[in-house]
Amino acid sequence: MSSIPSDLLQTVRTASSIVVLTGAGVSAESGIPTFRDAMDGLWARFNPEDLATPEAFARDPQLVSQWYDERRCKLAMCKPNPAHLALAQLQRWMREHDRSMTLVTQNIDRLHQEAGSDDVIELHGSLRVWRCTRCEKETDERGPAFETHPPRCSCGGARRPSVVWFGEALPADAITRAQRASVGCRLFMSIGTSGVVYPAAGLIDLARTTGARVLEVNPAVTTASAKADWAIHEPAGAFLPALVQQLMEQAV
Ligand code: BV8
Ligand code: ZN
Repeated sequence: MSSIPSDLLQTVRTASSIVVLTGAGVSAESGIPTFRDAMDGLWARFNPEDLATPEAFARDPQLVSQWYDERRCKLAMCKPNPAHLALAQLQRWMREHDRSMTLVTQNIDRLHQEAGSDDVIELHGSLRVWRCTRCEKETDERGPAFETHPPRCSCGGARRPSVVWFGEALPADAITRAQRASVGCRLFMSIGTSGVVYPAAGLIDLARTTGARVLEVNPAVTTASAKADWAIHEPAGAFLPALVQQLMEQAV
């Protein structure tokens, strides 16, 4: 069982507002390869950042559509892990104590929502939603692998995953809400992210420069580690449940 620093526990117990930013690491224990580990088998010869671009889709829509559809189908067999469940429990606890917790994710797997978190800010979209490149119609895709790549819309347009590719703007409302919540929050938690992708990676600086204390949970050392008041190098699925359990035990 992870040991929780007492001053961290006290900060979580008293913070009026908490912002949590998650990355692919929070879903690693659900069996989803992290973004930068995602390339195995057929995809081992590709760099994910080269495939996750509008240029790659324009150049080879079949290849990019296959990569995303394969990830979508693998996702269908994955479930939330204890890290997701702990964050959903923390969100409920904060709400019960009239405090705000904003959950911001870079992930496109919707496992936070499946774990019971709500009002999740999805900075990079969702792998399950596909959008027509001609009429913009969006559909939630939970079925088996598409038969054709890219799948076609009834209007004849090619459909793409409704995710944010490199070089594409994030949904304005999502990044604005995340930035507003980060300014002035009392505690910023960076969970399972390498902190290399902007503008998501800039949220920690927004929080710190306006007085937040910072918790990082990541087995690896990242750019956030030096910015953290508590840099916990453990898996999120171990540390977060322990933190929430001790919070509940000590709750007044
Ligand atoms: C933008 C969706 C401007 C797709 C993703 C040149 C041109 C244009 C832009 C740029 C440019 N140069 C730089 C930029 C900015 C660029 C950027 O930041 N590039 C980086 C690489 C330098 N950003 C953008 O392009 C963004 N858009 O700037 O637009 C603009 C404005 C107006 C108008 C037009 C344009 C868009 C960025 C979004 C890209 N899309 N995903 C897909 O998923 O296929 S980002 C991608 O990286 C993933 O979504 C992922 O979420 C994200 C961040 O990665 P992480 O989540 O951190 O995952 P990673 O694998 O890196 O790390 C996992 C971590 O978990 C590790 O540290 C590991 O140790 C840890 N871990 C492992 N196990 C565990 C664990 N932690 C805890 N517990 C465990 N058990
Ligand atoms: Zn269409």
